[in-house]
Amino acid sequence: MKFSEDFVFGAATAAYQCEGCTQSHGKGKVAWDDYLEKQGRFSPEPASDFYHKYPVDLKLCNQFGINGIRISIAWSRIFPEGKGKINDEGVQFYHKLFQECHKNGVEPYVTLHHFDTPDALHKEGDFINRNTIEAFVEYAKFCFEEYKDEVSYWFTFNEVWPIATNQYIEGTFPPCITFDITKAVASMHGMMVAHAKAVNIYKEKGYSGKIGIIHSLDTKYPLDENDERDVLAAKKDDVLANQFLLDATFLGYYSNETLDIIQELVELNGGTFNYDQKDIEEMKKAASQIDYLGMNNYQSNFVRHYEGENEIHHNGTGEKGTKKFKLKGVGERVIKEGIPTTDWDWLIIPEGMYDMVKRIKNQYPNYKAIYITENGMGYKDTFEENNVIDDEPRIDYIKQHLQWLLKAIEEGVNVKGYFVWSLMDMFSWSNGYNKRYGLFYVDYETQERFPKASAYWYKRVIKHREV
Ligand code: BGP
Repeated sequence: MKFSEDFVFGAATAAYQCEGCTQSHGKGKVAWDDYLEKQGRFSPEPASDFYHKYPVDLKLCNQFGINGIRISIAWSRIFPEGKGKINDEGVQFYHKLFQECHKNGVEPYVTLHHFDTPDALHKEGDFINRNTIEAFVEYAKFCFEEYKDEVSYWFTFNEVWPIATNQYIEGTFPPCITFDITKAVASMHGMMVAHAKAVNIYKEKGYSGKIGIIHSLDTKYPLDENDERDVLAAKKDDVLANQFLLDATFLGYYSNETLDIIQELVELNGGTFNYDQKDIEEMKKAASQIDYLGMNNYQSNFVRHYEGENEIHHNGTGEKGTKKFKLKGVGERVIKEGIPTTDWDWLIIPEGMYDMVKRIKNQYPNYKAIYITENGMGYKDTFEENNVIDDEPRIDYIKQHLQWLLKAIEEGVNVKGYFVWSLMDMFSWSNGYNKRYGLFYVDYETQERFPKASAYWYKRVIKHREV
């Protein structure tokens, strides 16, 4: 079987990771600005200079047959303070960018929030604070109206769980709080309410485009499926990272199973999880109106029963074998023998993508469509003679995932597109510039782009619609 002619073969970007110009052209601050400066390991300037280089990147898309691009709008480029005053230069920048997409035959799939809440709102508690929800809705409304002639595919948020866990459990995103499950759950709920309100407004206003949300979904397998304790640990990890958000997205409420586990984890953390019935009404309404789910998937986890204290080490340098993840009350994520990993200890399990999309179809039969909005491999690419960048492991990684995806499509899952993370190299939030993902290599000194072997390979896949 082949991918259908209307299947979208795209590639993804995110504003803060590639644009550069993070504190110029009227853009307001985000928490990352100070955090990265203080950390001193790497800078978001000029990143891949997408703010100026986007015509080059879009031309490359066109030349390589890539007909969809994920772009995010930097909220603080439009509203420097998160709300109120508008920065017209930022507004015009995205007009030019979307027009350039269409000129090149590349459909923009636009995300409103990709890890970059304006600093003024972040400081006040980010999505744990209800004011941020209201500010997000105003920002969303503005974008829907302003870009209605240029954007037909919207996503409210990129990766709700990674935001929550990295901000409040793993501590790798500002404000770098660790092991606070209560805050993580509250922030996820806040984002889901903001998402729901934005979806409902988009539908109320009768715009002709479509709208959804992106979740990062890793399949959780028990390390020993015959050990009930491991099965329970995998279940808890799944509920916290996946099911809580899938329930909110497709049911519009949290099922009893989800709530039992979430309440248990929050209580163990010394907290409580409360929400307003009005939130549920919004969420239910949005669940019945959402057009698609964006699913980011890079890895799966094997989870083992764990009774000890919290211990997490993030491998942000690419030193293989240094990652640790033991979460009290949940379990321990382990590297299973025989399963390949990347240098950053991400387990490569292409079948996990298949298992997750099948699970969505079975557990949430009201889902309408799925786009794989990110998948790809972080790799220390090397630039060889004659501009050759041979990234065979990445090709193999993407190929296997596409094969499993095609099998899911054959079995009736409605997957409408696939976006490689990433279009060109850009920095990785908690890892920096040595973790490259691009189809196109970026020489950060000259900002020149070079197609990697994977770009030529992807071009052939797109042309023949098969892997
Ligand atoms: C997702 C994000 C992207 C991107 C990617 C790779 O979580 O949406 O922004 O960074 O993962 O992850 P990382 O950069 O941590 O390797």
